[in-house]
Amino acid sequence: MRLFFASWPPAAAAEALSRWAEGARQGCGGRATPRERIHLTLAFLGEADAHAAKRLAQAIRLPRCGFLLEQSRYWAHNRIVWVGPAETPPALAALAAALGERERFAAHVTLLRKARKPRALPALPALDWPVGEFTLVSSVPGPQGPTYEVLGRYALQ
Ligand code: 2AM
Repeated sequence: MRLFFASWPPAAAAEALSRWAEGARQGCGGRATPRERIHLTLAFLGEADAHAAKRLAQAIRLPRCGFLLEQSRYWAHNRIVWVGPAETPPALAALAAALGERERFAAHVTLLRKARKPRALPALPALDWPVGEFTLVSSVPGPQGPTYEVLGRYALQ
């Protein structure tokens, strides 16, 4: 199973980000992440055992954290537009590391895929993204993009 650990935004932030992505799309095309699929990946496990991932998640004892959406960027190498904090807060990086993220963790929320390089991106709404819990998610590829199934929810302290 293709698994990852993620944080979902508050509904109002997801709504605001979805509107922002529609605005950005006017300038650079691409496919916007549907509102209900907007998330921050904390650790990408790939093909992994769900039982082992659940055990790992249950053992986590880390404090609640969060971040501010402070920048929007375009990554040419994978043609995505993303938003995220100016710098990954250490508590968020610690959570990602505890959840098994092996790459250097750079908190980013993908909002457009297959986009062209934008001349400019719209101003970001000032948004706070609290991380009071995290989820274990299974991603199943499909013709309309992946379907995400939440396999577990885990509270931070
Ligand atoms: P992305 O949004 O930046 O593409 C489910 O696919 C989630 O896992 C997405 O958030 C995706 O990030 C991330 N993901 C997919 N493949 C990945 C990989 N090889 N390494 C890290 N993250 C990956």
